Amino acid sequence: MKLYIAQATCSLAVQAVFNELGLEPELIHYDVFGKSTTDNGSFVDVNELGYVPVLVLDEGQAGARADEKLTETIVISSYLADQHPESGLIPVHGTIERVRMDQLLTFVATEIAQKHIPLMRKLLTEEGTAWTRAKLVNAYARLDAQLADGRTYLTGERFTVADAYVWATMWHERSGAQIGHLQHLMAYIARIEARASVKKALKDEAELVARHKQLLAA
Ligand SMILES: N[C@@H](CCC(=O)N[C@@H](CS)C(=O)NCC(=O)O)C(=O)O
Repeated sequence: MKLYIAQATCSLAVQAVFNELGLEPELIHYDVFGKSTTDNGSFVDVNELGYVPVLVLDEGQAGARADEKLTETIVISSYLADQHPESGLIPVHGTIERVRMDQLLTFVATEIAQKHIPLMRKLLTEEGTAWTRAKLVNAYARLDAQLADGRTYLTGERFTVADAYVWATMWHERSGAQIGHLQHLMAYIARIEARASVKKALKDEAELVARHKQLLAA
């Protein structure tokens, strides 16, 4: 499998999930601003919508067509975790635990990840900035409240795809959302950062970004 990633983005969630599973996809870095990739390809041909993560499946994998690509952080992470139910990274389909997990993943995608982006890119009016930051603070406060009973991860004692996604989209410093007072959330993020899968995701990403810079300079 090939995984297209970009620096400090939601693709880190998918990298962490791969690492939790002990799987090593070929990583390709996409420079979101310069538009180049480490494989010298045209990223628009990979995803015409121009965003990561994109997972290129192996032919025949889960019945995939040749060169079949998956997009959407939730879909890719859930697909990988579903292939390995023994990992405990996601509850099985058809259970209330899975419905809650899908609810949580959708919440992270829509109320957190996508709320950060226009703030980080400074695309909003003053009023829009204040409104969106307040939405983010509320969303994070809800996660903080969920963690207040002392649980290790968002849904209990097991690390899941939702934890990987929340960690990968902790962009509050770049978007100016003031959430430092949410102590349960901050302690939880520190627990996630201590995981080997997460450390490896950051290391692999940093190495690939450095290689990309070298390629561009050559
Ligand atoms: N709907 C997609 C959105 C992914 C997304 O927003 N990707 C960002 C990084 S987190 C990106 O690649 N942005 C580049 C761009 O839009 O130019 C998902 O949930 O995975």
